Formats: sequence, C-alpha cells, structure tokens
Amino acid sequence: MSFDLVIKDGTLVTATSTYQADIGIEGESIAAVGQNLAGDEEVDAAGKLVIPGAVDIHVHMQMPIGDFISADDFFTGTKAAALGGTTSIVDFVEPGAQQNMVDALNERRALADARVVIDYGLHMTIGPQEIAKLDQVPAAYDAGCGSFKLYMAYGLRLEDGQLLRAFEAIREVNGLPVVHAENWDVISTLMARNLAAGNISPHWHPRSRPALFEGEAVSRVVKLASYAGTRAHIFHVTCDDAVQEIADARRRGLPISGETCPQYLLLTQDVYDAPGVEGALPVCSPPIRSQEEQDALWRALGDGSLQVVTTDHCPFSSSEKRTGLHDFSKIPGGVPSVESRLAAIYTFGVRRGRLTANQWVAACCTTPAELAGFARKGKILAGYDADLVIFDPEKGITLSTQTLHENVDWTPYDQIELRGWPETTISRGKIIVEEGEFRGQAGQGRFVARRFA
Ligand code: DUC
Ligand code: ZN
Ligand code: ZN
Repeated sequence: MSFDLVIKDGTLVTATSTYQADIGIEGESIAAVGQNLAGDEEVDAAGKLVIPGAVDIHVHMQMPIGDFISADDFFTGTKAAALGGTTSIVDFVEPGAQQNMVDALNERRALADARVVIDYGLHMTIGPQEIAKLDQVPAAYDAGCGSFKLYMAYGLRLEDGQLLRAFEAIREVNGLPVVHAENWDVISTLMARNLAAGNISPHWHPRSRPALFEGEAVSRVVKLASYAGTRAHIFHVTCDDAVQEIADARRRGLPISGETCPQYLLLTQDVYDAPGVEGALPVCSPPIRSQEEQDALWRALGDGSLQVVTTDHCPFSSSEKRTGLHDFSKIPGGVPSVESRLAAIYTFGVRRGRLTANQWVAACCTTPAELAGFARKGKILAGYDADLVIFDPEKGITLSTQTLHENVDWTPYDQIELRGWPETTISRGKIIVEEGEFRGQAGQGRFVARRFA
C-alpha cells in the first residue's frame, strides 16, 4: 500500500519512548507507524527527530489589554508558532459585560477562523461579570470551550467566593479550570507603596509581586478546587513556593497540574535592571524571578512536579512598553515566546541534561494536549491527527528579530544561541513549514472543540 505521505527513517521521540520508524499519513491522519512504508510523497528524516506537533495551551493573540492589543494577530502568531514547530494553540475568549458566553465565543472565532494557520482552541474567561452567567457554562462547554480561565489578579480577578462558585460550575460539566494565581491585595499594596516612594522603574516590578504570595495564591486554588471537587491547572508558575504547593497537592492525589514558560526558565529578574526601555520590555506577570527560582523550575520539570511548558505569548511593541517607563505598573505585561519555546526547551533542557528528550516531548506536546482535551493531538499513533515535526537536533540558530517571525520589534531572547530547531512542520497531513520555509495559508487551521470523556 502507498500512503499519501510518508516520513522516512526518522528517530521518533514520544513522551514515553524513542525508536526508529516510518510514519504513514493518509489525508489528515496518521495511518501507520512501522518499517519500510512507501508513500506517493516521501520526506527523508534520517538523522532527525520526529515528534508530535507541539501544543501551546496558553497564548494571547490580538488580545486587548488596557489601551493596547497584543501585537501578533491570529495569522502572524500562528505562522510564527508553526515555524517554531507548534501545531496547536489555545487562546482566550473574554465576554463583554452584557454578552452571552457562546456569542462571545463565536465573535472570537470570527476573528480567528479565517486567519489561523494551525488548529486552535479557546479557553472561556470567567470574570466577575460572568459569575451572574454561570448557568451559561454548560453551553460554552458544549460549544467546545473545554477549559475556563479564572484570574486572581487585574480587573478580571475573582474573589475567593466567586472562585469557589466558578469551580463548582466548571466541575458540573467536567471542564478544566485554568488559573492565573497571584495575591492581588498584596500586589496592589506593594505597587502603591513603591510608586509613592519614587520606586518607579521596572526593577520594582518583581519586588511588588513576591514569590511567597504566588505560592499563597496557588495554595488557595488547591484548597478551593479540592473543596469544590474539581481539578485545576495553574498557569505560568514562576517560583519554588508555587511548585511546592502543586507537588504537595499531587502527592495527596489531588488533580492539580502546573505549567511554566520559557521566560521563567531562560531569564532572571536582572533583565528588569537594563537601562531605559530595555528593562521594561520583559515585564510580564507573574514576574521573571531569581536564578534560584529558575533552578527550582527546571528541577520541577525534571521530577514531574510541573508537567507542562507553555508560553503565555503576549507581545507588545517597544513603543507600547515605553509608555510605562516612569511607572512600572503601567507597562503592558507580556513577552513573545511562541516561536522559540520548543527549541529553547530542547537546548536548555535536553542538551543541558535537565530533561530527557521524552520529557521534552511530554512537556511541550503530549501532556498539554491531554490536559487541554485535544483528543487527537500530541501523540504519534494511528488515528491521531498527522500533526508532526521533523526536528534537526544539530541546527544552530541565534535568536533575534531577524531570525524570528513574531510580529514585534524585540525578543527577550536576543542573541541567545540554540542548537536544535524544527525543520519541517506538518499540520493535519499538510506540510506547512518545509526546511524552515513557511508554506502554510491563513484559514488552514481549524477550531477544535475540546471536551473531556
Ligand atoms: N500576564 C502577562 O504578563 N501578560 C498576559 C496576561 C498575564 O497574565
Ligand atoms: Zn496570566
Ligand atoms: Zn496569559
């Protein structure tokens, strides 16, 4: 039999094993994994790693935050993702004050559907205004929002009682709550105190958001979720205090998971001390922290205390960042990472001996797909979507705005050298990146309805 497409002679790396095999693709799906497969079209992967397409369950494309909109739209952001080996993302819906959740979902889909290059899902945000709309959670879930975003910071933050009610409503549909866990009362008190004392530079951003209280917020999530009888996923973990809360919950058998992001794994809070706008660029929340915290995050990925690496990709231009130069609390928060995540974790995780190649695939591809309810993604198995990446473990790249394709005039990883980069990206059987060249099209990606068994 001849398949539509065969990836030949690659070293397959999955979350659990590494072996030599060919992959036969029919239409949009993986049809066979075996030896000596033949295809109408064949791609030679000898000497390369073949992995499931990477899955990034935390991105913000064209996301309004305050006066700004994040700089990548659904086309530029998913194109950059594809060039970096990511074949699925999960972005967000934020309903308007009077808006029904499903109407808001359809509005966001109307922005994304014609632009996305890769498949995508959407988390439904439950802010304070949605507490009166919790009866709409089943409809949002049925429409494909398997997960629900809850904030403990910013204007969208929920009080503890509201968090409890949201957890209960999500539990009723067997959805997944995903939580931005910080202690907003402490943060706003420390920000006001620092600004009043003239401490206005980005140096004071991490010093207004202590790790201790990120840990405290995670502890509250664990208690509220366990009381409500739901699982929960903790977004962007930055510190050992938060890791320990998650690890402790998991030891007790609670269904709590956690992710961290490249900015917390590659950088330290010294970035905020760079002069001028340079120090403002990497402002994101929770903040990038000390070397000790970074070391703890790598250990947590290695020992399984954290399960996933996402990006929280949310870029703002340097001129937008500059608006907060004289008041760190006004700097729009977020960094670009969507293109470099997979390769950065390979270089700094696998090459440095902190993770095995299988743990790298688990953290970047398989576990996020399972966790977020992508039923056909994240694995190299017959019947799964043919979302695959041929990864050249020897290809070197110096990260910069010249080599990356994110729609923003800076990168937090400027001049960082990686060894290992995705060469070819396949999305549902179509080659959308070929030897580093983009071959995809806007609108080629699809909305994936995510539900749990
Ligand atoms: N933190 C950021 O820095 N940006 C996007 C949203 C968030 O929680
Ligand atoms: Zn967040
Ligand atoms: Zn985010």
